[in-house]
Amino acid sequence: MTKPVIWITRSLSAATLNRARRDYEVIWDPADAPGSAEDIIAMSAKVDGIIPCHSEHFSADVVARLDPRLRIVANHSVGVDHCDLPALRAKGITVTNTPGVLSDATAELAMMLMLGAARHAVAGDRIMRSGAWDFWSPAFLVGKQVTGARLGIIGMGGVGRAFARKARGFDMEIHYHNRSRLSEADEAGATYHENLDDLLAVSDFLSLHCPATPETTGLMNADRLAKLPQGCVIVNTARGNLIDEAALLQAVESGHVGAAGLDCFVTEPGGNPAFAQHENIMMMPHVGSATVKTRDAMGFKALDNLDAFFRGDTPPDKL
Ligand code: 8YV
Repeated sequence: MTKPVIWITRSLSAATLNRARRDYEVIWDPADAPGSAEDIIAMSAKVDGIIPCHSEHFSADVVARLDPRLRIVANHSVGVDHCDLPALRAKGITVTNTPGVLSDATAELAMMLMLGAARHAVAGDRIMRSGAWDFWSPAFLVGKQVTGARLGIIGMGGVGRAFARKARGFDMEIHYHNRSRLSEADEAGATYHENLDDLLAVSDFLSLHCPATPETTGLMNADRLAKLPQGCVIVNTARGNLIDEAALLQAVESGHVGAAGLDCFVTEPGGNPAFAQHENIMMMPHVGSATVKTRDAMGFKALDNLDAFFRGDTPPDKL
């Protein structure tokens, strides 16, 4: 029996590539460059399935030009804002993602960014590394304590809930806003705010964990940032376009926002060079899910979805 042909667009984990090669005829380029619109369109005539990352954009224009041979897009990501889902569905192409398996890794990075932003990790590291540590005072690098503070979480899906679990270990008081209220068991004592503005008002720390959709684009704009308590620390490991970056910059410069920890930016790769002027903005290059364990789990989940599809079953993570 001939194996289905799949295109793996980026350098997935070795275990993922090995399993994929065992079960499929795999097209993969170790150059690891993001697939352009033209690459995606050309490849769609040669493959039955694609495992893309968020770096490959299936816009309506691209989808309109896809070859009918392509039948499944099995994303290696939980976020699918790089895919025009209605356009793909209209074309009869199955789309899947990788929920759940990256929640802990992303929540760990959010915790690192929250603590690092709150405790001047960027300035401290720079001072030590540059040999500039020639002074100490009780007034030196005084930060904001998380223990006992109020944490606001926007988006209580898998990552938001994993972050809340970890934050409870720091004795934080958890508040959240979500499209719908969680069950009592999932809330685990967290306070639900149906109205986002009510959540913002009590968020000494704020972490974003909602998907990027037309409704959430620019969610944290100047008006909403103004509703946060003075000195709030903002963390974003979800998607860059949830925050109006110019408004955040202004809020950091005025001191209204005390610090920020960012893994996601409007422009990726690249980020926002204006943020680099501020050591109270700690930044990482979109690596929330980048642990060995999670990369394997994401790759295997994408392959589980492909396997189900080519067996004739409904993939477990069909969107
Ligand atoms: C990934 C992500 O790094 O899953 C997502 O939505 O943004 C990240 O976990 C990326 O998409 C890898 O494919």
